[in-house]
Amino acid sequence: MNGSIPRWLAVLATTALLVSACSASTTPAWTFAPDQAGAPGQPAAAAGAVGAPSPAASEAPAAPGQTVGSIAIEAFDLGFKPSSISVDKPGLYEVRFTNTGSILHDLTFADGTKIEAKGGETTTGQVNVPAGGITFICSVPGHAEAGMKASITVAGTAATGGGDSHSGPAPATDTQADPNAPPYTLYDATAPAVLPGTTHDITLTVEEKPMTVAPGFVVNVWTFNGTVPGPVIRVTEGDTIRVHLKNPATNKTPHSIDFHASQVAWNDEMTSINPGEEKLYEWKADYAGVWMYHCGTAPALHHIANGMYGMVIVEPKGGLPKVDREFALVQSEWYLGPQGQPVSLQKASAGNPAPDFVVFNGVANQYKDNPLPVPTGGTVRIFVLDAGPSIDSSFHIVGTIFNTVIKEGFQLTPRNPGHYGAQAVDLSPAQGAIVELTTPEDGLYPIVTHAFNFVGRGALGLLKAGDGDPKN
Ligand SMILES: [Cu+2]
Repeated sequence: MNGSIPRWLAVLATTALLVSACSASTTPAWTFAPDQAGAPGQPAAAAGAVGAPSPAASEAPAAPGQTVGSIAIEAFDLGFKPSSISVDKPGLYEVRFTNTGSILHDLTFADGTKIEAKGGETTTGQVNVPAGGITFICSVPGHAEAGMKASITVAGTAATGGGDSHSGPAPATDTQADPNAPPYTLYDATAPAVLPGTTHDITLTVEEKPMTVAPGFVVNVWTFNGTVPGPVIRVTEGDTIRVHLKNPATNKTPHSIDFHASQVAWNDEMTSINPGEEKLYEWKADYAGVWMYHCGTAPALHHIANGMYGMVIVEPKGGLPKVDREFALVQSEWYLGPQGQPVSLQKASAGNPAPDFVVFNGVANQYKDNPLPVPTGGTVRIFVLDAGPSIDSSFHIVGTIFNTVIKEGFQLTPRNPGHYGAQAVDLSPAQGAIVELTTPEDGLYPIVTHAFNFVGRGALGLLKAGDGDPKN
């Protein structure tokens, strides 16, 4: 047997959860059916086996009854550690399952094998790992969708089947996760230092290239200098910025750039250039703030949705007060087209847009997987921009209060007469803000948009204060 999860089932389950009126769903349980190759469209025939309490029902023909190794898996609320496991060879494995969470979790493998543990318990069982690897979830309703999905791969092969624990819920899309997609590249959220001097020559080269925007999902993005978002440009009020925009001949599309921090004629600096051309866009930073830049070539919606945006920080003369950590976070949406293609303009154009992913700095959940370290009790400044193209942000960091908000020219400062604070900053597309906060104790502080339907679609990160553990 192979461990492949029928993709139709994973997609169907997700779709049915997200769209409760989905009439196509005849599947009785949101767990992976035992593998039955070529059986899409049938209800999970052996659903009873999926729910069977027996922990060790392996039928491995290669090595009946004899284990070839052991695997340790930890469940917490709500995820698995590690989220991907590699073993040297296929065969029957002893599984030691530790639940360090507070509620019941299980390991439900794609072949129906199920191992349960209550909160704080450790149990054992066995699972047959086929040559193609095997995926598993927690079958407690809602847990897989919350991130309790993972896989065991056999060295030298890719995991089969739907997604992993990094991506949260699979997108409500007809685009399916590609198990062979390359891993994403972490975008450094550290805000860069202000550029020295008063005149800055900056080259922005448009690169059209594939990018993994969430585990298993590749978009042929259009970028400034190869990243989504493009580079953060940080200058001081009064500086002159000379941007040399280059569109290499190897590209297929005209592009342009529009700096919201500039005051220039649209039909002068912002005109499009063809592949093989370049132009100079010179502007002066007249006003301080957090500003958007983006490609404005028609249809601008497509060029922004496909990755052509970035942040400009203009500091006031004299600079900002020193803080312990500074980050730059750009919220944006992905509307997936077919794998490896540019995003779907049709989906992005919908009057009531439903993005597949909403992300910080281009990649779904990347700072959930790689928390941003901050010193406990220290001061943290975040430059935040909503690049859209179409969805608002209600930027919030769980467990903190913003004592400073500078949003679109309006300021809340720590010494205001009423001692007011802020819990969330509302940013429409193309709006930016500076927020400041402190993390009072060691622990994790989730970064979200408080439009919570999008948190499960990738708009989730973590600040990690100290060692991240409030108990020691
Ligand atoms: Cu463009």
